[in-house]
Amino acid sequence: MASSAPAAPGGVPQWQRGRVASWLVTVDHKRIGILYIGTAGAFFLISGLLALLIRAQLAQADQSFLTGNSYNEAVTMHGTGMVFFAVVPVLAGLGNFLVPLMIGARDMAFPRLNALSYWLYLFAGLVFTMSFFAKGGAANTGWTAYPPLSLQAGGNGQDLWILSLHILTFSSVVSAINFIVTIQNMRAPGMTWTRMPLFVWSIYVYAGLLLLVLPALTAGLTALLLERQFPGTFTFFDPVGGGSPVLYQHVFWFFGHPEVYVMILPAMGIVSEILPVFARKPIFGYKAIAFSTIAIGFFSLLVWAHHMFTVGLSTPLNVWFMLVSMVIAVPTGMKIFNWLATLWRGNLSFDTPMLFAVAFISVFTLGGLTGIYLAAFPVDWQLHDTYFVVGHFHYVLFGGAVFAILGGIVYWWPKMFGRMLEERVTRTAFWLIFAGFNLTFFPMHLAGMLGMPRRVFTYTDTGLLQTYNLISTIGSFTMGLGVLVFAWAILKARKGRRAGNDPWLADTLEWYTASPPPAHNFDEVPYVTSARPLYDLRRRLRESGAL
Ligand code: CU1
Repeated sequence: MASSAPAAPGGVPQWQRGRVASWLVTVDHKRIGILYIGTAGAFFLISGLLALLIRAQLAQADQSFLTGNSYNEAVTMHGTGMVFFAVVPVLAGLGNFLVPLMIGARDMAFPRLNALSYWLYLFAGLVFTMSFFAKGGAANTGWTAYPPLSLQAGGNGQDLWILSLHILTFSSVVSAINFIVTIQNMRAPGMTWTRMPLFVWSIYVYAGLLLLVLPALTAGLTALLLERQFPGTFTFFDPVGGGSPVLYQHVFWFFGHPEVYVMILPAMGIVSEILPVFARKPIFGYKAIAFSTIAIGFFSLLVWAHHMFTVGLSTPLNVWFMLVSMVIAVPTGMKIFNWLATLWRGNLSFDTPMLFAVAFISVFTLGGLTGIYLAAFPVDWQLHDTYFVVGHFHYVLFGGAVFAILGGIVYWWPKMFGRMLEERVTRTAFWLIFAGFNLTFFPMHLAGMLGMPRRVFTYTDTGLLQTYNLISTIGSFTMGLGVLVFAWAILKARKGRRAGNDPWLADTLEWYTASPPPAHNFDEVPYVTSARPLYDLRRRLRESGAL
């Protein structure tokens, strides 16, 4: 611990000095967190750009802006880039920066492993990006890479895609272990489990889920790679040689469904931090929210085959996966009601983080509701692999995860860099993204109900299909504009207003120290007596007449 980062610049060895070098060799969780967030931001922009290409191709019926194959590459790289290289890593970055500060620790439990997990992630990202330039083109079989298609299609890009996810898995396992050990062992004196910030709870479950399900992904990908490279010698999935493509789907979704909660639980954690601060109230139902995080994590391990209602599972299995999927709505609903109760009669102020948090609740709830529709297998039989599904999961993952992340970045930016983002600019970004988001993804539900299949690069206009698609495309470019405005706010941040330790009058420990925090985080950590240590501190000062 003591050797994790040099305390004084004078004691830093020559090779660690200098602006770039000090970042390359850093083991400081705050810098690693910022590296994660920056890299994930770059992948968010690249993957977003691919989405705009997809929308440009679909703007009109019978269009040939992209060829079928380049469309497939764009879809695959967009989905994989967003899930694996943007959303999950940005959460790892926020977790890295925030968890030690929120629990009053000096750093993560294993600072060097922490650096390793970042550099592995970056390396995986580079291998993934190389897929674009590979012989035979980028990976083109969707983010799920179902065999037998993924055994036949795609050139070297598909193999690089598999390899990059292998490397990324190492990175994630290492970082998950680090989070779990840190949270279990390094909390400030007095910080019992039920005094931990809810974001820390969500990162704890996030890490636990990753640890449980990533091995399944690794196994599936390894089998896929072997069968691609040595067809005939290995037959796991190819039905021609006696393999089972459905086996791959089981393995993939045993990982893939919990992966959704890996993305959404920390987003819920962010929202649970933001709402009480901007409602000037304690969070309603702290224990219920913490418990429901565990419950959602647990149930998410039992529902994977709701992605497979059309492969011909037996009816008892279909019924089981339908019912358990619906059960997840219960702890999710608990969170939503507790958030609403937190807002109820609060002294609300709609700064940008709050706008994103409130938008999260409304939009995520819509995504959750269509999820209940899709969990009913007779409904899924009608809507499977249509744009209804695409609309549904973007409501959950963009309107859910990404909204919360953007809100969290505005909220914690002053802690990271000591400057406020300009409210007027981030607010403009919010409204563009919010409007663009709904314009893009709401009509997809309608297109899906008209029967438009996903992952098909062109369509013929029947009924309102072209209208819906054109609205989606206009919405997506509006969202793109909003993201640019958000980026503009970040570019301008150096000149922003200086933030004090606690610009939002928040209640959790990260706001106790300076902004940005010193290398050692805290000069001293107060004894924690509740889930709102800073509120307690302010109250004590007020009672003693010092404030
Ligand atoms: Cu799922």
